[in-house]
Parts: sequence; structure tokens; C-alpha cells
Amino acid sequence: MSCPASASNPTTDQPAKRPRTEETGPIATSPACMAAPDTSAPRPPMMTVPPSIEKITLYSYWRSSCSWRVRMALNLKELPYENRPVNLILDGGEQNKEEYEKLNPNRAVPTLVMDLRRHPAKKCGQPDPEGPPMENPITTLTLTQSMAIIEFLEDLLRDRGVRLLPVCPLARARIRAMALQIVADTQPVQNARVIAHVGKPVDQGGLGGSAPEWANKWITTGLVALEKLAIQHAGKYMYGDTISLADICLIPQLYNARRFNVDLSAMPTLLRVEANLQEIEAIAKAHPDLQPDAPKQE
Ligand SMILES: N[C@@H](CCC(=O)N[C@@H](CS)C(=O)NCC(=O)O)C(=O)O
Repeated sequence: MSCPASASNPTTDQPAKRPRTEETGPIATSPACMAAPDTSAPRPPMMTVPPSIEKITLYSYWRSSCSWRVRMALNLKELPYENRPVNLILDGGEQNKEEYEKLNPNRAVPTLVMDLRRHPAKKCGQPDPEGPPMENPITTLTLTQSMAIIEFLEDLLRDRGVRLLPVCPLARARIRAMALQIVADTQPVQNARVIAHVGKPVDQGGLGGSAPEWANKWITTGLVALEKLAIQHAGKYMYGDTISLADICLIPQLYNARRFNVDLSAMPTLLRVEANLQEIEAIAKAHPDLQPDAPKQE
């Protein structure tokens, strides 16, 4: 399979970062699928005006790798957001509280809540007098799963900030394969609740194993495979010379690898990409240590 913008040259399959003028007000969106959820008479799509983003709230934990992915995506998309810390440790974890479970049934972070303002339908550029009444123009969306959140932002705002997925289907598949190597095959087996269960004594219902050894083994396994993919596809970043979803997934996984003393010397490509990514402000400012709920450095 080949793509118009040749898959053999991964650096050319997405346009350079588009310049953007400073915006202060609500953020306009474009896709027709986000048109007002109007249950009255069906209306031709051209009469609807895409909603704009009023407010974004991110429920996250400073050291959570999945939250970190979304913070990077929001920054790369130049989307301001309010950070609502969820303490995963204190008192058995705020993620396990009933109130939070209503937002995220998986009892995990991140959760992203987005207020969208719908606009009255227009006809020939003017408000449509036959359009549906707008009693409550704000729609609130609650989104879970870091990858679903990031892809939603990308689909909604493809031309804003950095494009996280290229157009070429093959390039997208390559990038998703590297992202999933982490998101599906590595992070879930070293997630807090999993390693807590591994380390818990058998007489308390756990597996009575060594949590750090477990995490080290599975992170090593995941990253060794990722290094092989990166050797094939990486340029300055994980896929050619443009930032993508794969880069967003890489950074927190390397951080976790260091927490569990993984030997990274056999992963020079991943380390080179990481160093390049750390130079980007949108990425650097998403670091756990810079989050409002991070423990204060003495
Ligand atoms: N697949 C989910 C995983 C979410 C997840 O595992 N989040 C972790 C932090 S990175 C969490 O909240 N863990 C809490 C726990 O294990 O109790 C995603 O990508 O959002």
C-alpha cells in the first residue's frame, strides 16, 4: 500500500505546523459530527454552525502517565484547560470514590470534561429564523481513556496546533502501532492497581510477588519491542521528523521505566527521540514535577 505522501518518506506525510493567531475567546470547532445534538426536526448540515469550546477540565494525577499524555496533547493543540487533581494514593485513592466513578467508571485518570457552546443555525450567513430554539446552548461532554480523548481532540481540531496523526493511512497505522505498544501492551500491566495486586501478600488476596520486578520485566519487554519499531520509523521523533501520538506515549513510559530501574542502554533510539521531544515547550511543561498537585520540592 502506498500513500499519496509516500510512506517511504515518513517526514513528508503531514504538513508543517500551521501558524495560528492568538485566540482568547471560545475555540471554534469544525466537524459536522459535533453539530448541535438537536432532537427536533432533522436539518440540513450546512445550516448548522459548529459548536465552540467554552471550557476544558482535565481530571488528572501529576505522576499518571495516561494523564500526562493528555496534558501533552492539550498543550500541543494549544488548548487551555483547568487541571483538577485526583489523588490516586490518599485514603485508598480519590479515583475509587463514588463521585469520581460517576465520571469515569474505570476509576482511573484521566477524565476530560468539555463544555461546548452551540450556536444558532445560520442561513446565508444570517441567523436562521426557522432554526431550533436554543434554550441551553452549553453541552457538557465527559470523555475517558487517554487515547480516545487525544484522538477526539485531534479529530475536532485537526488544524489547530500540532497535528498528532497524519493523513496517510499507512503512516497512521505505523504511529498507532507504536503508541499501542505502550498504551495497550506495556502501561496496563504496570498500572498502579495491577502492581499493587502483584505485590500484595497471598493471605490478603494478592499474588505475593515482587511488584518492582514485575514492573521492570514488563516495561523492559514492551520497550525492547518499541525500540525495534523506532529503529524502522524514527527520525527526529518516533515517526519521521514530525511529532505524533507515538511521541506522546513514549515520554511517560520512559519516566516509568526509570522509576522501576529498567536498563535503557539498549534503547538508544528511544532515548534520542526523548531528548529531542524534551526541547519542545508544550511537552516540557506537561512534566509531572510541574503540575499543581506534585509534591513540593524542598
Ligand atoms: N487505558 C486507560 C488507563 C487509565 C489508567 O490506568 N490510569 C492510571 C494512571 S496512568 C490510573 O488512574 N490508575 C489508578 C489505579 O490503578 O487505581 C487510559 O489510557 O486512560
